[in-house]
Amino acid sequence: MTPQADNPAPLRLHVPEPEVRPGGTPDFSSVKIAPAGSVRRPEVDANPEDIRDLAYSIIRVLNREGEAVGPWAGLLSDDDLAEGLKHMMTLRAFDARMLMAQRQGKTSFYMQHMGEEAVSCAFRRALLPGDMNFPTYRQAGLLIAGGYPMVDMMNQIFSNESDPLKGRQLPIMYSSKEHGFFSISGNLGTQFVQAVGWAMASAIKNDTRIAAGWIGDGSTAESDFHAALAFASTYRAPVVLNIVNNQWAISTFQGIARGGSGTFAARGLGFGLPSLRVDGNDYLAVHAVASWALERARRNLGPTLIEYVTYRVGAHSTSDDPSAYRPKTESDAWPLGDPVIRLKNHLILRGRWSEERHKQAEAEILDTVISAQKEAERHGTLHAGGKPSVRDMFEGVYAEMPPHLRRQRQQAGV
Ligand SMILES: Cc1ncc(C[n+]2csc(CCOP(=O)(O)OP(=O)(O)O)c2C)c(N)n1
Ligand SMILES: [Mg+2]
Repeated sequence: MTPQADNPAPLRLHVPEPEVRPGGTPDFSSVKIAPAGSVRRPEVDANPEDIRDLAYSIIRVLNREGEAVGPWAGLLSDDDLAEGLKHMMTLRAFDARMLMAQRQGKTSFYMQHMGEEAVSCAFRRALLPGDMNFPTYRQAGLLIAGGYPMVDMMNQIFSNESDPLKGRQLPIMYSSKEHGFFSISGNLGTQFVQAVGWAMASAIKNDTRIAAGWIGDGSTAESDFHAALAFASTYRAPVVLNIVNNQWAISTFQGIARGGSGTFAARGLGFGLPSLRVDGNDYLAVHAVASWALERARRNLGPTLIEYVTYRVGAHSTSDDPSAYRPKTESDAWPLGDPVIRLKNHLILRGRWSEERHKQAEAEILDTVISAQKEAERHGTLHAGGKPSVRDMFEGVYAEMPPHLRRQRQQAGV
């Protein structure tokens, strides 16, 4: 006989909901933010068991007054920081121009970084030549801060005759081995398994180069995320695993993918990984935590999981309209501020920058972006000018072209 309660309760699921929807008043009071400078900086060879608390706090350097405080401060010179500020401003100007170009029909699609500029720009500063990133579509700062030519990025965005990838990728899915930027895969989550595999191969070859994997908050729900952590943890692969928690995965809020784990960083604890949470809008904090994790990987101390707490100010992509699912003023209420303004204020406080210098830099940067755009447009845009040749489609994929592709190329007459 099957045992049965007299009044069985109907089963139900818990479906997390964001605190506020369109029309409501944005409320981030539930986001717990540690004061700048208050989180300790453990030794790089710390035992992961002893630093589990770092997965639940937020490492911050810049305080509300614009001062750099606490044990994670002091790694970068004022000149380094001024350069970092220019990288973030360049990424922002690049985004604004490319967004406009999409509206003008010069490209089919664009994805911007507004609010998240510090994450990829500051991380790039901590890498060494030869290290390899496995990025998503929201880390173009790795290229901008690494000196990759903007005109090459634009040629790809415009799908023109000088597109370095010859029309074989989506507009913003860049690839540059020389710049440590692995071809972006549209299949989310793959970056984590690939980064761990690449890092393991580097160690197997007794190489010294390390890998960095990138994933968004929403994509951590993919199986690949967990498989990557298992391999990284078991073999102590020389890899830094980055989760960019920008609060949204298109229209799905971060609470869905995070589930009951409290924070995304806490996911790493079950795998025995050192797991750090950092203010993603604080250039200094991002750079300091990235340097800590990269040193750990380089010294064969194993992988680190980092959660960058940030906010996606813009739409997910040019195909998205966030007003359908979140209050329009939500980004203004984001308690960690704007990464560009925060670094600008810090440099002003240190006497290395000023409002006038900032305006001047903005104008210079815009000029540089516009002249790169003019140059790219000379090679064509989506519906005008030169295109990659059809023949290119068949090349650069196989060392030896399989017979069926050779036949197709003959049929196409190229
Ligand atoms: C495996 C897979 N599933 C779904 C998609 C469709 N998709 C593209 S972007 C996106 C949201 C990702 O959000 P998140 O990981 O938080 O990154 P963000 O866009 O916020 O940077 C989804 C679901 C995809 N590209 N790949
Ligand atoms: Mg996201």
